[in-house]
Amino acid sequence: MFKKIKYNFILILAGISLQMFSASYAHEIDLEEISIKHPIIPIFNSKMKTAAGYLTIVNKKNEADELIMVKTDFAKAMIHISKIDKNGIASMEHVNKVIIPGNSSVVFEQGSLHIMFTKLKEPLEEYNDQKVTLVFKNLGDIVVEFQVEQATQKLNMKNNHDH
Ligand SMILES: [Cu+2]
Repeated sequence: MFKKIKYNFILILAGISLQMFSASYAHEIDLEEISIKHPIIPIFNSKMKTAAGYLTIVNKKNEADELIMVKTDFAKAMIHISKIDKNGIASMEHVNKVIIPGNSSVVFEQGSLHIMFTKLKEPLEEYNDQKVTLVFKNLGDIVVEFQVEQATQKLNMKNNHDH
């Protein structure tokens, strides 16, 4: 009996230290291989059913990497790109992967690449940051806390993001 308790205790300790050493949560992530800058989800009102996430990914290695998936608990997440056709009609497309060339950065911003969040489980609230896992082909999973921020009016006009 005593042995079993001790064993469980060790397991718990191992779990805690694993958590401490796995991806640390921060708005800005600066690792040897990669940096994640300004992860942000602008919100426009409390009734949004979808939202978009923006960030900059900096690949500090010589080899390219690929963002192959985005995962989160608070919504369904996927990579999108906005496009405007020759008639001026805006649309977005699902993107399977985003190549981040070596020693360069890729910007996810309004009117271009973004992380699309649909089927929000509950309304997003300002200051209530949301964890998103970025899955890279080479680097693996990186957990990023996206800062949820009230959008300015200007953003709102450019980017009312309901599908
Ligand atoms: Cu989209």
